[in-house]
Amino acid sequence: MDLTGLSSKGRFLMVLCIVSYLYKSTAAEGSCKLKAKFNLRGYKEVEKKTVVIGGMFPVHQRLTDTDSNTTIAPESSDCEGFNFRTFRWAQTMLFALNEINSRNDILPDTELGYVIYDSCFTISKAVEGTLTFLTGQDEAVPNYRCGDGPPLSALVGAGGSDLSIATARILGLYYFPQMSYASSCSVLESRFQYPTFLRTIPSDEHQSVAMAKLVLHFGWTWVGTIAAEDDYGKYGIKRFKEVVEEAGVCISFSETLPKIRNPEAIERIVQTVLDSTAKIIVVFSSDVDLSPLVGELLRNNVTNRTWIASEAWVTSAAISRHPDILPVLGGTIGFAVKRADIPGLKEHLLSVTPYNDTLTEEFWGIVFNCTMNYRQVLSGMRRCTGEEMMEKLSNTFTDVSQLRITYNVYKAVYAVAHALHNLEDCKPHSGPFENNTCADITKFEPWQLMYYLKNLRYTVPHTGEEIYFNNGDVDGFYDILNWQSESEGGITYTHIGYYNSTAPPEERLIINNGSIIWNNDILETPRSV
Ligand code: TCR
Repeated sequence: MDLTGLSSKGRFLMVLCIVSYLYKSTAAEGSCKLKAKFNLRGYKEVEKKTVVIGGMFPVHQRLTDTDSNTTIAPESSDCEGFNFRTFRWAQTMLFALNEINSRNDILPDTELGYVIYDSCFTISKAVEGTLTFLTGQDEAVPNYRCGDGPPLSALVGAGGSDLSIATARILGLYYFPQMSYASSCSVLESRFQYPTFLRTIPSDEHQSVAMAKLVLHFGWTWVGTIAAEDDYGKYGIKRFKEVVEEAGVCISFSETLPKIRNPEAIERIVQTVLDSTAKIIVVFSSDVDLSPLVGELLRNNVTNRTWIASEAWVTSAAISRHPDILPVLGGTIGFAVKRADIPGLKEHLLSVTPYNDTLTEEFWGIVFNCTMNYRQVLSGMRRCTGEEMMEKLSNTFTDVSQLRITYNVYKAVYAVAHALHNLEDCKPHSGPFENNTCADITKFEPWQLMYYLKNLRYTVPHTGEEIYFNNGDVDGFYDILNWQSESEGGITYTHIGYYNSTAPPEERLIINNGSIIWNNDILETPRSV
């Protein structure tokens, strides 16, 4: 199957399948049944059962502007703004699947396939991808799923909470499981609204409370807030405010970061920050939405503030690797989800080639400043040789020092695989379903897999972390990081404490005050006004 030849419509609505990735063959022959002709355990030509896992990642940052012209038939929009961090997440799903497929102890007789969609940080794309996934009606994968194709298991995704809220509504209708790695919004806790939603990231209920406790811990009484204009920002900051206001803290300003480019709004926010006497500013936003504000803060040289970061930007290279960031954001304190080292991931990331699929092709063009597209070569762009040196690269994609959401992706894929394993491993006549029956891995129903996900308990490889879902959610655990200066003028994320939602109330927030370096390299705790 030639993924590089997709129409522009199918291009970003990326559909990949592991069968083409690992065994570039059968789908192109036009047969409905997917047969794995090769397996990583070395038994060649052994036919295996295949189960497909869906993935959704916000690899591009936005839709390309299209004119709202109604004289021609509308087309699904293209996306732009390739994001190296989220592309690493997508590659981590492939890495985890390869790892699982090569193991003999998880799903020994079943091969995991995949379809991955780019949600482009946009609700419409996420919904479009979900419908394509469920119906299999994508022109980009002809003959892939014809009625009796391999069963679909779960969707790993979709990225931000606003996207997952939309996809979870659709999937919930069919009782189809969704395993999210980044959607932390507290509204997704509701099993009444989102019956089949589970996640490997803690609910922001914990983070908002933890942030509030942090403010109280330092005795601050006056804070400003800035939130992204999405469910993540709005609900995160709302809960934070409730808790601090209850304790008598005053909110000196509350600003909202625009979702679409709006330089005037950004300038107004900077003015508010400058005019306010509040020196502590809490920001609940993703790095993508926060970036324009950071640019403007740098331009205005806004120093002497202490910024409190939510998980989505605390270890973002897009923000912390800005040149001259230190005077403005040095001293930032924020919350981060668990970090892990994933052996082999770096090698996997370095092994991508421009020939894998359209996303790796685009990635290659961006990092090596070349193109694989014949037409662009004719118009003067440098042609990629495919021999460019990946090993020499050091960028956000290959940086494995802060695997946090990446680790959540890894855990999410393993969760689905373990649930499938348990489903397959069911002993006849002692199954959990009616009359003690089992589900059949070759044609199970989504609700049957849901049963196994709900009751899952598994240990993550390499880290030994034990995972189970409590009504779809995991415990609230965060590292607390402080942005300190590094010798070369950059930023290091220094670990200064943690928050553990399962500890007794007075032991939940642990901070080592002495290890903090505040804005301007000051050692004593700043006052809030
Ligand atoms: N929850 C956010 C999205 C998000 C994110 C990130 C996006 C989180 N962490 C890191 C980009 C990078 C946490 C949400 O919308 O729920």
